[in-house]
Amino acid sequence: RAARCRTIAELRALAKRSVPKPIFDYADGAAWDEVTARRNLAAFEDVTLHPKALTDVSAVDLRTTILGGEVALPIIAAPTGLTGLQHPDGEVAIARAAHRAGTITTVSTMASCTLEEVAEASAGRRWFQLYVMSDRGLVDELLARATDNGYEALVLTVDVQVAGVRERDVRNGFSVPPRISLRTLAQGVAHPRWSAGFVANPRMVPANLGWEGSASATLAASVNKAFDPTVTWDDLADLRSRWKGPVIVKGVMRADDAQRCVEHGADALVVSNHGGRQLDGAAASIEALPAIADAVGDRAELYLDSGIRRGTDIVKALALGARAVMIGRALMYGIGAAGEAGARRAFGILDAELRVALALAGYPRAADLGMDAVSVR
Ligand code: HOC
Repeated sequence: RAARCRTIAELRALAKRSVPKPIFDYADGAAWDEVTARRNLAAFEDVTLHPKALTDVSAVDLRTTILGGEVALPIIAAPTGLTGLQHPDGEVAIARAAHRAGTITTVSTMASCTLEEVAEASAGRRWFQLYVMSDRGLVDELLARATDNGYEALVLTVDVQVAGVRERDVRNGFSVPPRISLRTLAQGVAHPRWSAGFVANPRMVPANLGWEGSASATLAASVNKAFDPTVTWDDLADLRSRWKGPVIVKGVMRADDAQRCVEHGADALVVSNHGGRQLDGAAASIEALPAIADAVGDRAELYLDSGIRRGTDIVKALALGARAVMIGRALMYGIGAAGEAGARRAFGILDAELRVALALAGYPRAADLGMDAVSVR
């Protein structure tokens, strides 16, 4: 079924039909009025391309290097929480699809699969995304497990100081572990394929945090209980000194913060507003990128997430200074639509669109894109 989807929008539509509404809404939804989520998409329309004429584009090359290692395309799987609710293979399926596409996967602190399961299932490059918990013993344990299981980089997310208010989740009574009610049972009956997967392998809670057996609560309440809202630059300095591999800070939206991250030894930054899922009203990530690229120069690699739905979005992000993009929702839609096959389809769609977009833009090598390729309205 996923093979018939020609665009990420079609994968989204298939996911919407395939999984219960609260599960789809968790992935698709965003904070408050979802203004920033919409802006993440719309702002790409304000970046226009200036195609270069009379260039040989017979061989398009998507390869680039990320933190010193080559990837086949400038797309990285973003960390996504509770992915196993969309499909029980969750992060394992995303890791396999990313490896097959020739790129890196990022496993979230809130992942449905354990760090060990993902490492066993895929030999591809993998990063570990950390939320700093009040229980620092748990943080130490997660870091040790990530190191032991070959996670090469630490991605510290800094935009979930407290839980964003996602009103679709509130209205749907979305909770962790899911509360079984007449309404959810009816949703299950209406989605028999999803239900069969869920019954066979119920991925009810984040798998790495010891939440099994805990009482059902809203995701926001659980996050506000577990995450540490006192995290500051001192914590970044501390993590930098303790993590031996590269450190990536995710959720940077300001040039001054970007500079400070570099001064604290960050190797890379993800320009991100968490897909509009945290502070509604925040600028679009693509709007924040140029000033950050200007401030950071070549002192750190930049990646961008939030709003990537088309190959042309990737061209624009690379031209404005990103070395690669991260995709979250595109993969969640793929997983919801068809598990690993859907995640592969998401990579396949963006790979194919990116090749055509680069050829038409007159840049056969993705890594050659620069500011001259675009203007920002
Ligand atoms: C409500 C806060 O990244 C997501 C994940 C998990 C983050 C914490 C949820 O849902 O955006």
